[in-house]
Amino acid sequence: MSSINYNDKIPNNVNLSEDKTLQRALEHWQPNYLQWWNDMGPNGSNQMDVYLRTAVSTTPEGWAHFGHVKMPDYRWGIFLAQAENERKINFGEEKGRAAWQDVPGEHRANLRRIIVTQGDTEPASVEQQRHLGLTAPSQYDMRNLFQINVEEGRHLWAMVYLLHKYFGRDGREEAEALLQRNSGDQDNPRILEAFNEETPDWLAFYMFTYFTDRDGKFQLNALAESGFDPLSRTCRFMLTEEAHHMFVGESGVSRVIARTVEMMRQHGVEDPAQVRALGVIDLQTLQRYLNFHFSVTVDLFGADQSSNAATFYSSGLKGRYEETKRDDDHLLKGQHYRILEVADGKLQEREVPMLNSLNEVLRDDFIRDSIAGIGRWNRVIEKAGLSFRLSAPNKAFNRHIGSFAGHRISPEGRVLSEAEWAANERNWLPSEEDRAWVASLMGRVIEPGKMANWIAPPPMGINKQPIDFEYVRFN
Ligand code: BYC
Repeated sequence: MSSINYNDKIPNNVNLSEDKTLQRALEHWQPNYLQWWNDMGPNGSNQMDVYLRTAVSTTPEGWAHFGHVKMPDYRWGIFLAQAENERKINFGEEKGRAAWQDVPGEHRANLRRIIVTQGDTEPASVEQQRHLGLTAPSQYDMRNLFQINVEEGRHLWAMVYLLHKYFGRDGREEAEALLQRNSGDQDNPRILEAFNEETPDWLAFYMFTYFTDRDGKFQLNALAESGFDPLSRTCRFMLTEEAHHMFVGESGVSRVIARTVEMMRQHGVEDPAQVRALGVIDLQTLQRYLNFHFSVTVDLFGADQSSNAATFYSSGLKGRYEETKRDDDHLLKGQHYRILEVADGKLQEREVPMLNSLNEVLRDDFIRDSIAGIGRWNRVIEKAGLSFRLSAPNKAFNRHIGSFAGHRISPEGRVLSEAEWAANERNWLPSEEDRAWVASLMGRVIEPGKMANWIAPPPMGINKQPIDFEYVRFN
């Protein structure tokens, strides 16, 4: 099962040729997908040869092949991680039973909803990023953007495979709808809010891939625990690809910081206006972008109290992050969790039933992981001898989903009046002027090895290639 057959029209390791009906259905969807890629994928990129990795195996050793390809010719395929022998359902009411190889009738609607929600984010992110190739700060970065885009496209294939194979006509209709909703579309938007926001510039792109792709990591890990084995195996392989996306975000922000502090030291300036005059992004603007992307992503985990989350867990559909490594009964009945809420005009903790709080549990795991990377960014600033530090805002800050929606909370976690919020919003979130400033720095740099002025070079290239390798041939 581990090797991938590239002779098929749709590369796969699921023996697609043995299921003619499914194969035909997917081959029917394929041209619609390619049309979507053409219409909504990376702008003006169809003629470029891009140094991309393509999955050739699903075992950890040497799973990918690197080579120059035109993106419309990329071999998007269907790859599941190796089956685990006699895998069991590891949590919820059916804990201990054999994992499902088919969809249990009673869980059909919920599973479909989870798969559609996951699937919807993948093409959404490609749509959000489609114009960024036009302003890439280097060939290296342009290649990384396109790598992420083709893999998000493959993740859409992963969910569409599940819909077609296990959900019959409903699944096929959902697969069509995944190509019809569009990020930011007034009439037919993407499902989750963060995927209707714009990713207007490269700082936003790095923040998105750091924070929002990390939501992907946590959600996919939770789904990799699913009792529905095909979903688990699909998500396990998607996670192999996801790691690079978060790397692009973390190292991208880190390189922006490195260039800024280098210029600050060289010129002995700290005032944001003076820093901007050097053509680099001031740390205060970085903090505001961080606040925005952190808060929008934190919303993606859903409401803090959710009966859906409890149902997904109890019925074995969606586990916790690292469910099987946790040392408890994996049923969670009668257990409690401390959530944060606004009471008596301030943020206070309250103990609530754990099962209804599983969105919050996953959100808190995500926050811990996010903060660790912010610490690594701060070390770059610290090494330059500067006292400024980046920080994650309070999780109640700028929320639109859950119990904090409708409250105004400062990044430090103080409950504010509308007037206090209005007076400070531009210190906390990117203003129009911040965005215009960052946009003014964006301009495509295409000479191999050259970087835009506002970003430091990466420490090393992709797949052991030098930094000045020709990652993109423009033809
Ligand atoms: N925006 O009971 P609740 C990735 C809705 S990222 C808009 O809390 P639930 C990637 C909700 O639908 C990972 N609406 O909901 C990253 C519900 O609506 P209804 C994506 C929202 O179901 C970068 C209502 O509010 N994967 O892979 O417990 C690039 C009540 O909410 C939002 C997944 O998310 C929102 N943010 O939790 C590419 C995994 N949040 O039914 C890719 C699958 C909630 O009342 N999804 N609502 O009309 C899920 O597990 C769940 O759907 C959620 C929501 C955790 C998202």
